[in-house]
Amino acid sequence: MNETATVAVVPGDGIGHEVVPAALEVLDAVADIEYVHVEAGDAVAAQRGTPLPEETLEAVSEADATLFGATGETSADVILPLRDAVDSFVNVRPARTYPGVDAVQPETDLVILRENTEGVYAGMEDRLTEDVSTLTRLVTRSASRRLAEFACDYVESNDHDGFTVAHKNNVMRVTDGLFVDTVREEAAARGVDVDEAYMDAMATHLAMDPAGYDVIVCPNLAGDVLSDLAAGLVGGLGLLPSANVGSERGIFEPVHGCAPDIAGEGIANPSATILSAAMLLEFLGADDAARDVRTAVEATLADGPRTPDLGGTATTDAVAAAVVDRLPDQ
Ligand code: GGG
Repeated sequence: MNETATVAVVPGDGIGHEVVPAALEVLDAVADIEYVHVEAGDAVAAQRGTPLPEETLEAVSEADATLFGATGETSADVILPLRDAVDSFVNVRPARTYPGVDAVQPETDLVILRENTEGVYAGMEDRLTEDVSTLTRLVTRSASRRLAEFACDYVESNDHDGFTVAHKNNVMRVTDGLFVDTVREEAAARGVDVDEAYMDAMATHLAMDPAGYDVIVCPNLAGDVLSDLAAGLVGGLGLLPSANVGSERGIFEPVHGCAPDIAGEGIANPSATILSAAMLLEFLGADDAARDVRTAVEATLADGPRTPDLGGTATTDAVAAAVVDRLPDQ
């Protein structure tokens, strides 16, 4: 990070207002960043009649990167346009276990590369009559190829053997047919090994033997669902970060939602958002700072304090402070 980066900060709703400030404390300790604080989500929709005010869209479109919390009922009106605004074609969702954290499947260490612009999340829904509603599933060769190119770059630069593409082309013959054919073609052109799995069968195999997977490439909805499943294997949604990557900008957000059931209690696990901030640092080229943050989060997960979702009694702020304490002196 050569010059001061500009980062838009969008806490969103619910626990977004707790985990994002926690992650900012950590970022402040390791990097010189200029922040633009803006609003989005259910609460702002109630106040201002829109969940995504113009200044928020503008700030995210112009910032080098965005730290995003979570939104609730208005998610489709907020995160989908924001992803479009930064041309984010892939959502990177790593899921791994941590020493000291109970996990259903301790061998889990994988990353999901989720198509981020189309599929059934393209927003093409209609209510035709009282009885009938429809949804158009958009799949393009160009978006599938862009995802596959990213996946090939990712496995090459991170020393993975190849990737597994999840799909359902025996049922969605045309759309997932195009998706898988394009991914296969790109991988073949690049000399990258590809396995294939039907996404429903993959869900079973993931639950029973996650060590069988390393890098998973999948359509939009499948990526959303499979990453929540992976979170369940490693100890919960409080642990999964994500990066919405575009060609020049990115939006970094925990995989979890706004958790209205615990919002306001100050007990949300900030780890997923702090780890998302580490991905943001890496995206901005601050690799050493990103590594220091990850190491400090790992030590805090191992030795505590921990929030109630991980069996502890600590507050969000106490966990963030413990992470900051474990950072090397700057
Ligand atoms: N930080 C994650 C979040 O806000 N999740 C709400 C949600 O449903 N997002 C949909 C998506 O990730 O596509």
